[in-house]
Amino acid sequence: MPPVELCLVIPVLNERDNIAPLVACVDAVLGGIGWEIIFVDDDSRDGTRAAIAAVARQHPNVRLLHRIGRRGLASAFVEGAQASMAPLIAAMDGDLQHDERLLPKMVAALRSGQYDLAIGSRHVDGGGLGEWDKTRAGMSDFATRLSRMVLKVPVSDPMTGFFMLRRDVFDQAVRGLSAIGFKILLDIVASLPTPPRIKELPYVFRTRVAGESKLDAGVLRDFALLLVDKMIGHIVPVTFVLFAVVGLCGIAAHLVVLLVGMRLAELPFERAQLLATALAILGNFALNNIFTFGDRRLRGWRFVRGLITFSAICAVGAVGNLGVASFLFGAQRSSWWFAGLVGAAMSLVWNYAVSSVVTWRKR
Ligand SMILES: Nc1nc2c(ncn2[C@@H]2O[C@H](COP(=O)(O)OP(=O)(O)O)[C@@H](O)[C@H]2O)c(=O)[nH]1
Ligand SMILES: [Mg+2]
Repeated sequence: MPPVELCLVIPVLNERDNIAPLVACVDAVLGGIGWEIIFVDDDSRDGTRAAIAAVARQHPNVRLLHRIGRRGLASAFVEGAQASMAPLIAAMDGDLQHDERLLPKMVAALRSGQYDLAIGSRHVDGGGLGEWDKTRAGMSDFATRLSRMVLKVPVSDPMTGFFMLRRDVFDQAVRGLSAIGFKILLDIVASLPTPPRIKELPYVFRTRVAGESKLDAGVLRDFALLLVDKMIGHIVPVTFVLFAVVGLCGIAAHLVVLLVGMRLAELPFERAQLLATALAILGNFALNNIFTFGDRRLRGWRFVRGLITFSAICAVGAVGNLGVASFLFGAQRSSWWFAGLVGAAMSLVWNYAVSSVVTWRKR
């Protein structure tokens, strides 16, 4: 066997029936090139790992990385690439939608020394989205435009999950990666210190035959998080930004409830304020549970327990807020708005820091 020159990292989730055909396709086109495949499986329940084990009996260069309690293509690619030493690394889907005939062309482009990165593009002449419907194509197009905000070089298809790069290029990007969600190529290009030289090769996205797409609302959320992290992640964590935005919405909702409580329900101020506070805490908790910490979402009994710890944390935050604000306003003679703002900012940081490790701790 020739030494391994190319490692294909293939993230899979419930792709049992695609494994054997995919390995056969790759094997057929990569004659003469030393290759290995690392399947990164996020705990599929359909027998995908058994299918991988079966092909690995014929192909010892097929390996498996089994992750539990994890999701996301970006981190799957990074961990797969790090488990290999091959000088060339490629990312490819495990559902036969990526045209494997591009692989030898990608290898040739990188071997020539003229390129750092070769991508399979659906948006250059000869490429295409295949049978994607209008909605999905429109969404992808919109995402491509948005992604230009964080890219310093023009890339025709930054959303593609089909590309190849040299290991030294990967190593230059790896410490800056957000590794959030599904768009790892965008993440890599945006994390490189210098713009890479990119070879774009056209291909047409094939129609899925077996298994089903895992695209859902979580993918969109993660894409937004990736963009925000690429723009400001070096200053503050992206979850803090979300937490603060949710907090601002909470204040707005609080004022509305207060108004409605006093004007329509004719409650005395204290009662309306109490009601508004309780609803704001509940609302903040629910929104943070979905958006900010959606990757660790609490359900059922854990939801109730989380609401209790979150309320307690916010209560402590409010006491601290009051203490700091009164100190600034009274002893320091600061203006009311400065004292108020510092108090609020303090409780925001406290609520975020403590609830992210207590209420939504990583399991
Ligand atoms: N390891 C891993 N693989 C995933 C995950 N989500 C999707 N995949 C795999 O990533 C590839 C592309 O996903 P797919 O759902 O087909 O995306 P689509 O082609 O954009 O609809 C397939 O091989 C999936 O099995 C995940 O969370 N973890
Ligand atoms: Mg697919």
